[in-house]
Amino acid sequence: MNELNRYGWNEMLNQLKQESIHRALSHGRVTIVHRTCYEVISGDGLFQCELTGSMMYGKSASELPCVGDWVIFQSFDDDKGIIVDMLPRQRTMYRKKNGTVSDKQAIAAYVDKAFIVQSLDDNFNVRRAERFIAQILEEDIEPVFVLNKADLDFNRQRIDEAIKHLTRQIPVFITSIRQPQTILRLRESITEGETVVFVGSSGVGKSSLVNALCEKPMLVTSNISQSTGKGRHTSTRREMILMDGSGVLIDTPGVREFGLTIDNPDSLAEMLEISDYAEACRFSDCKHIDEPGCAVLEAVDSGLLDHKVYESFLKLRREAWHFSVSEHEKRKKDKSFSRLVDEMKKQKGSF
Ligand SMILES: Nc1nc2c(ncn2[C@@H]2O[C@H](COP(=O)(O)OP(=O)(O)OP(=O)(O)O)[C@@H](O)[C@H]2O)c(=O)[nH]1
Ligand SMILES: [Mg+2]
Ligand SMILES: [Zn+2]
Repeated sequence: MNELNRYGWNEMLNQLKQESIHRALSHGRVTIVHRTCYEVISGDGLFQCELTGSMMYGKSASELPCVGDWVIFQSFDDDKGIIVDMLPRQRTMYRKKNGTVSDKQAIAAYVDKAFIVQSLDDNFNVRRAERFIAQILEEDIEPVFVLNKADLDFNRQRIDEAIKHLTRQIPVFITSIRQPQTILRLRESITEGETVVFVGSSGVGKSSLVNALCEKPMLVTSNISQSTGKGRHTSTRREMILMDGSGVLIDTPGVREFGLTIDNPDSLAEMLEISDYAEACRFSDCKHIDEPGCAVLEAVDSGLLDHKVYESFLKLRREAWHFSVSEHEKRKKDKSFSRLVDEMKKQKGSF
């Protein structure tokens, strides 16, 4: 098999490349992004690339290539290149930048599955998992919940109870890097050419899992075995690794906060099983807050729907709406600004 196919290159991507005016040049996939340097794996090996000026200034920060993106580049000196174009993004994982209202950051592109990793200690938090899932579903990426450090003492019954609504919707794996059969099961869930991104708090064992899946130390891991989510972050960059035999793994640094950048909470309602009940609401545009004949509220009252899951839904939906309004306003502002620039250019021209 061609090396690049193992990284996910396929006929569909080749078709997309043919639409670029730069289709005669080389293509490859971004494996690591340094400040201004992009490591790109291609059929001819690894290239250290930079962006052309028009790529750099013609795009907003979240549109610049990120790990996983497929790019077209002009090579020189055997292992250097200039990125001149990128294929249209698909299945990209975004997050809202810390402290901003609507600025988003691209974490990884062309992702098939996202492993949401938590450890079976204080880090375990099903509400946080739902937040990740909401974001991931919106991008057509398949969410997978990985509960790591199963060798630690934990209350299996309490965990099963807390995640039972998720278990019905998405795959859940209980793993430990000290229990090889759990790693084997996780590996079997990844198929050739598939791209998996690992997300979750610092210290939960994302890099350790990548190493265990590859059966060799590819990434640096912490030597403190507790996941505090507060301490020093061990991984400092997003990095793509080819797993022997199959699969492309993208490790990411731990994130404490994961702001939503979605504007449509429909898939969230489905995942949290709200939509199952909503079908029976009296009003088709029911918001399930205080409307008469709301079947969702009835399900909460009767205990059919866990009130914590319902509250989590309301909270995430509010956040999604908030993001969508801010995005809309930002776009409006950007538009009126570019109109102003156009006006000024015209006026200048008339002098
Ligand atoms: N007991 C136990 N410890 C584990 C397991 N997996 C990872 N660890 C330990 O947890 C600590 C943190 O692991 P890392 O892999 O560095 O965590 P990370 O999620 O990559 O953290 P950041 O890079 O900071 O985001 C290390 O000391 C690992 O040895 C596990 O299954 N069981
Ligand atoms: Mg790490
Ligand atoms: Zn309702």
